Amino acid sequence: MKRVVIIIGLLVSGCVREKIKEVDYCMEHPDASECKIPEDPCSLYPDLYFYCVNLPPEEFCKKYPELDICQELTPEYVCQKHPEWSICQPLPPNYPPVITLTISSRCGQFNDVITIDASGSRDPDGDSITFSWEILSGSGEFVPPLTSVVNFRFSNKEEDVIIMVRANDGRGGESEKPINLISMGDGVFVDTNGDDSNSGRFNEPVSSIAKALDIAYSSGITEVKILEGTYEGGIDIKKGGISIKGGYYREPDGCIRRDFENYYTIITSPITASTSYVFNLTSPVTNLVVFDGVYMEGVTSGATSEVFAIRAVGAYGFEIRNSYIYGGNGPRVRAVYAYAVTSISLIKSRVYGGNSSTIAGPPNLPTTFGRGGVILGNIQNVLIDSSIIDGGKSVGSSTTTGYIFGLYVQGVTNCSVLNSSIYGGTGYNSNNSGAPDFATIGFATNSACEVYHNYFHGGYPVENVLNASNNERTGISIGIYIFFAPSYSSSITKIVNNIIDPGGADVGATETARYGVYDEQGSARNYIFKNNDIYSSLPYISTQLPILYFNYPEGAKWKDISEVNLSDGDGGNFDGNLSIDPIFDSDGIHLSPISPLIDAGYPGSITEVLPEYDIDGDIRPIGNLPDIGPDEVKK
Ligand SMILES: [Ca+2]
Ligand SMILES: [Ca+2]
Ligand SMILES: [Ca+2]
Ligand SMILES: [Ca+2]
Repeated sequence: MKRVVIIIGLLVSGCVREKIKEVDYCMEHPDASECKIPEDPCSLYPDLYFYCVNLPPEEFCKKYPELDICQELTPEYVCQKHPEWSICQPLPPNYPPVITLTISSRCGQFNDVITIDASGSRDPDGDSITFSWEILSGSGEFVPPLTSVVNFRFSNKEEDVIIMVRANDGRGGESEKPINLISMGDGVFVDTNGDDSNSGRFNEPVSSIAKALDIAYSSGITEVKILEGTYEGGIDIKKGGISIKGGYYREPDGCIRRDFENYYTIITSPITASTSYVFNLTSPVTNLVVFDGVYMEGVTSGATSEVFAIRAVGAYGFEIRNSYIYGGNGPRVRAVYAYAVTSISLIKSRVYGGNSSTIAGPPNLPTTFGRGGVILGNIQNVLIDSSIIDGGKSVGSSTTTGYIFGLYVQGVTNCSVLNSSIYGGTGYNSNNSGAPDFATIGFATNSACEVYHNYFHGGYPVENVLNASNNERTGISIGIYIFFAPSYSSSITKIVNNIIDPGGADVGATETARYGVYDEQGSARNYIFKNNDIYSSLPYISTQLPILYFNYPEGAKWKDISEVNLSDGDGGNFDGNLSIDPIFDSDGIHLSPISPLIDAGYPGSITEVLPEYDIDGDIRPIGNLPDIGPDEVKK
């Protein structure tokens, strides 16, 4: 019996082959002396494990898997012991292909085709390579076939494009390489060193905006793209549906990119004896015209008539975004002016009204109204959003009261003024003998507007101004001036979450009047007036500084903010208003982290839908409630 166990053990353990022979012999000659079982076989054959530990082989190896005899059949063990065997030799290494690219151009405009050539790629092992191509981001299309060389056609979008090429050697070796391209979109390009006999393609730009527009009109191209530099305006726009975009620059390899925050396209109006403007839109413009990322500057001298940076009369309208508009210096300056048009938008832009050398009459005179930043009359839709407007300076001399406005709207059907900082400008009497009253007004309106999250400042009406007896300064400043209240039956003016500074000067003059809100006609019931902060850092003059002035009823002339809130009882349309120092940051627009206006706003409702972003594009509200004013403070 023991012998049988030994035999089984010897058969399993290939390492004791010699002993198997011996046992075979003993099976034949069991009586031979050398075949006698020793008293203790384990002392003679200590590696006869199965016998000596008295376990069947399977059980034994479960228990002692680390022992040589149990490992002998695994490839790792075999190769450790027999590295010279061919089966144990390592496979020769396979290296992935190495991609080499040649690109005919890393940029293109609409319909341009470039060639990307990967045929110079090699596999270190000499394997043959197959290529695959993918547009990882951006638009455009490959022009088949897609082999080691591919043609790519640019779309009409202005964007970065990333293409990925992958090379596969069919043996598991693969490499990939991204290719960054610039899609310059559709457009007629304008460069200061271009030539008006050129095509207007990006590598053949024209030199004048007027020529670029002519090419666009005749070819159906909808964008004019202007590189940094200074260009001549005085341009009559002849068609709508066009975007005029600035802030482009050329890189050393000739490709054109855009960064309107660091590269300026300046367009000036020419010196002319007649009406001067940078751009003029009239009735042939039946679709929207967009100005994006440009600096418009009205004429600085020479004009003897009216001066505008941009003017639209009887046209469909325009949208200005990411732009700076300076009205110029002239007899009657309005930076942005529109009358009898369908749609006007001013978004993320700055406007300075310029310096008017004559003063203007009272506001409700459509053909001559107003000096200042943005002057709009008889318009279907107006949107002012996330912009900074300063009415500029009036430097005339007259005995007539002169009006300067940051923003003036009259006869507007749909009107939104959001997230903006609007300053009434400065009154300045150039000869100081006629003693005019200047009225500087942040926002003047006769229209039912949604006025949410702005900062209105009444301006500074009294620079270099004396009164009739040449002994004291004079003037009126108003944050919001409502010169005809919206009618009871139609829409409601909603003034919510604004900071309103009456403006004015600390001159102690009895003739100086400052108003947060002044309603010429007086109809307090037509307003929703909530959570505004009406505050002046100037001393309170008891006889001259109503917070709100409604001409009718007499009782609606409130000097104290609690009177405003209680005028219609607890709750109601007049509620939550404050009079407290906003504590601005150093830029005078953003709130400091300790401002009491943080989370002090009205949350809005179904009928008062507040903008869900602030002047910086931050989401609103941050925290429990909106902050009052244009800025929502990041926590
Ligand atoms: Ca290979
Ligand atoms: Ca109330
Ligand atoms: Ca907040
Ligand atoms: Ca903010």
